[in-house]
Amino acid sequence: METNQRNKISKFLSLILRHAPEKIGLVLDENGWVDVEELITKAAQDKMIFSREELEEVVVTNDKQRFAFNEDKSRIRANQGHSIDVELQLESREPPETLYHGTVPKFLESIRLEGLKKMNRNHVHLSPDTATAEKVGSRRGEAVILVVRSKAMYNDGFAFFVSDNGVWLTDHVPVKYIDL
Ligand code: HQG
Repeated sequence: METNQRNKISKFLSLILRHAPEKIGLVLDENGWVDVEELITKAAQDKMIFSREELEEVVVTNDKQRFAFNEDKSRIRANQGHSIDVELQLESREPPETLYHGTVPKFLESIRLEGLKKMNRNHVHLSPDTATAEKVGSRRGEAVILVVRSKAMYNDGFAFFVSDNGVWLTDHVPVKYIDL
């Protein structure tokens, strides 16, 4: 499959599996999973045509490993990034000393007042390294990288989770843990 086509399917899957399954008449279960056959059928009705093999190719080659199959590959879900309410059943984990958040200058004033908020998603997303945070911030303009003192937060009782694709997730980062 060509890269273009893969990206098109990946974008489509992000929309359907994270934000708007109802757009093609799908319902995610409480943990975010959908039946693969049903996804393929309903996507095709929406003129997004791909085979099971092509879907597997998109999942395997995806640059950020955004999607995962269950064990017998009968179901698929997004690993993180949802705006709809799903319970990913991630285990709480002890974070490293620091994690990073890539953002843009126009949000800094508000972040200084409110800390990092999850906005439309279910968690605040943090990166394990500055290169990744730089990429995340660059989606919106000139990236600014914030350093989050995650171990201190954890020691103060805040819970952290890691998605299956290595994104650190938490509920809210109060200003006092951010090096601005
Ligand atoms: C900002 C992509 C004002 C925050 C990426 C961010 C990531 C505030 C934006 C993943 C704020 C939310 C998530 C506050 C946070 N006031 N602005 N108090 N607190 N913000 O897209 O972290 O390619 O929901 O800095 O690579 O940018 O989709 O979060 O700029 O991993 O797989 O509000 O999405 O992954 O934006 O990105 P987002 P994010 P995918």
